[in-house]
Amino acid sequence: MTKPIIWTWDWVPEGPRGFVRDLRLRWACEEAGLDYEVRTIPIADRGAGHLARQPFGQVPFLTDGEISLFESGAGLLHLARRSEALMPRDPAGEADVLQWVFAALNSVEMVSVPWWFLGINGASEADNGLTGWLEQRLTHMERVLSEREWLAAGQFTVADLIMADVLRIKAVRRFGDRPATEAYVARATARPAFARAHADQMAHFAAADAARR
Ligand SMILES: N[C@@H](CCC(=O)N[C@@H](CS)C(=O)NCC(=O)O)C(=O)O
Repeated sequence: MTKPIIWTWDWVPEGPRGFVRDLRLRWACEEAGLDYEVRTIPIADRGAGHLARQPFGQVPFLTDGEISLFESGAGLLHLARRSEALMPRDPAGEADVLQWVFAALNSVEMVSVPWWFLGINGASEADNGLTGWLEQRLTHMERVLSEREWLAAGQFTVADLIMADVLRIKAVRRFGDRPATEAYVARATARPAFARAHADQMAHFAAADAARR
């Protein structure tokens, strides 16, 4: 079996550490007990080789033998085929996981990232034209999460991994009272596989600081 290689930046400033999306792929490998490697590309020099593998000049991307794929969600689904710890094999369970992975990306993150971006560029919650839309999405998630422990197929899956990664950004959950969502994020991020992935990413960028000195 080939060993997945997760590609991320060689260095990032303090702010995004712990949130760079290579963490999603690290977390999945840790959950599945997959042997994997992390390699880097220079953040300051996004050359043609990088664009050939990630057309938007971003990270992460994943290589696995002959396969190279970008988009963290695609990488997660690729890894999920390797382990039932990430996605069950039965068609109904798999379909359930697929729909919730897309919901995390295309119904929640699709609103939360632009909302957050307007916020860091100076819009207050009241001024941010996306606040109502985000609140609506979070309210629906709160209802869903108050009825179940994990989103799909009656077990923790990559759908939870990505939904929890989207929701764990504190600013996104800052307004409103959503106890089920809070408990869900706490439950997902208390998993030892998340802790290892997070610690490894932090150590990776700390080592890059040391190398730059
Ligand atoms: N939709 C992409 C988003 C990737 C993304 O936003 N990557 C960030 C790091 S987490 C990045 O490379 N930012 C630098 C940039 O956009 O120039 C995915 O999920 O893989």
